[in-house]
Amino acid sequence: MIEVVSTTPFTDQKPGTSGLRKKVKVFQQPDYAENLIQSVFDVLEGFAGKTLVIGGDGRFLNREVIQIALRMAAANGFGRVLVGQGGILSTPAASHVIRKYGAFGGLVLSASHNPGGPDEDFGIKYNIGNGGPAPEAVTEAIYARTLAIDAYRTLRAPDVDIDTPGTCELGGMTVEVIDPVADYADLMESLFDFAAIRAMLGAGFTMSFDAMSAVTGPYAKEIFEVRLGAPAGTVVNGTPLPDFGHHHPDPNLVHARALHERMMGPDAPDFGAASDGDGDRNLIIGKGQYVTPSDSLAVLAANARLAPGYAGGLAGIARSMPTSGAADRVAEGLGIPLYETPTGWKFFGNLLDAGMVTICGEESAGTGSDHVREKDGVWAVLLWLNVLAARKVGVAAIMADHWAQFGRNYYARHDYEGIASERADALMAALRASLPDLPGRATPAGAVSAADDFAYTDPTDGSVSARQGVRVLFADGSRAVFRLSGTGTQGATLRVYIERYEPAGGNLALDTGDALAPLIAAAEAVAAIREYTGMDRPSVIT
Ligand code: VG1
Ligand code: CO
Repeated sequence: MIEVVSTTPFTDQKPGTSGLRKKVKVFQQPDYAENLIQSVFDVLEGFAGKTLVIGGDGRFLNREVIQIALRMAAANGFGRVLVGQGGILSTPAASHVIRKYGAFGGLVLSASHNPGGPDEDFGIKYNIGNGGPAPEAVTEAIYARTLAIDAYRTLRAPDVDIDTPGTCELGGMTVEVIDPVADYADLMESLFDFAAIRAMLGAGFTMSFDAMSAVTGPYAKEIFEVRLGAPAGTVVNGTPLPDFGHHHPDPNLVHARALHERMMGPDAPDFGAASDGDGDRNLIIGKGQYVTPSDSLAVLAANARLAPGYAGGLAGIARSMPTSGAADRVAEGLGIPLYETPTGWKFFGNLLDAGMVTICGEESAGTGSDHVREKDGVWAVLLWLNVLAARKVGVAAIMADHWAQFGRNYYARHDYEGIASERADALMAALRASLPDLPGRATPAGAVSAADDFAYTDPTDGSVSARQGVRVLFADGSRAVFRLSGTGTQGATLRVYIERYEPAGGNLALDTGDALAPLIAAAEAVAAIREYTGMDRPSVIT
């Protein structure tokens, strides 16, 4: 029986870089999740009788919100819901399921790399029929609706069994509980040379994959250990836990430190990788060789043709603005276009749909291609393995080779976390106000040559996204970029992205910290980070 429940708006349901993320306690307020889900349904048109995909990364509150969403989907007139068994779907797997089954869209329940548990974070994101995150026009309409909502539709019905594969009925809607891994693993097998990777693993190549007790565990076990024959134990932390074992499921050098230490040690396997809470990020470390995500994008683009799924070459490459220009050199070398977009995967969707790009990436450990409309951690690992199997050399040799050919973009991101929002806003406001005076200003890295606030015009539909990050540029192509995070749930995080390009034939083996020291000082000089934040060093460097 359908119930129309009256409600009042919450004023804080503005989606950020990737959906709405809040503390679990916020989501546990009566009507909070309901208001958001109804607002999503209210701005969509024409879904009556159609299919919705629902799945999440298994974090605390996942199962409860799935039951809410199932009842509301039925009461709002969806014809069918595909839900991952146990409520599990990694973000890239959800994207694939939406595409494969021609669904109208999907609800992806995740706060991605943010920690999980009763006192940590939860999130909800809506993906459209192409499998990708809703574009800005849709997320803005959802937000506007949350401010005006006065009722939501639900059912009075018991919970659905989401742990047993099969089909059942809920208020006239069909609920299909699907294997969360099989479709995705099949897709991977269609893109990569599994026989070559299996042969490499059989010939003594060793790897370690840290699933960080997050959603990728079941995918990684099926693909690496079952289908590719890597020994049991290759996947570590392979069981998804509601609180990720108290860890922060962010595959960077801080939170995946154990893997990094192992990879730098004497008994390192040949290849190490990790993924994040919802499976869309990847960390790549070779034996004794860390690969920055920006470099990984460039190397994968340069070598993609070695994988069967990309043997025809790439149409183009896209990267988010703060991502290093390493991929630009590869695009230039391949004679294909390079697009620079704002931060967040939602900006790649139109370019992928239009066939203008094949591979996309972000400095935040996100890489992906036109196989889905999300970034994809396991995909990136498999493409690396395919390249290693084809080239028969190690990660360090591939990097040395790449830099010798294209030059090296020394790169680091400095995050200042937990800043009071007013202070972070004041820093950005002052920086924006200083833009006209910055060109010509002397800094420890030389004179500023140009400075702006990045704005993006989508080449497919002309939509404009302004104020996407302040860029301070230097004559030699070095730069510092400043923006505030749009995924946090507490205070503000300032991200400072620092990059220096060293051409082929130059100093390609510097320590990154040394290479970037003058630029780091220049970033401090132009933005007065210490003064505004009271912090004399970043909380995280990646
Ligand atoms: C961060 C990253 C961005 C990424 C986003 C979602 O956003 O910088 O590149 O797309 O997270 O990734 P922000 O606004 O905090 O800088 V995930 O894996 O958290 O969905
Ligand atoms: Co993620």
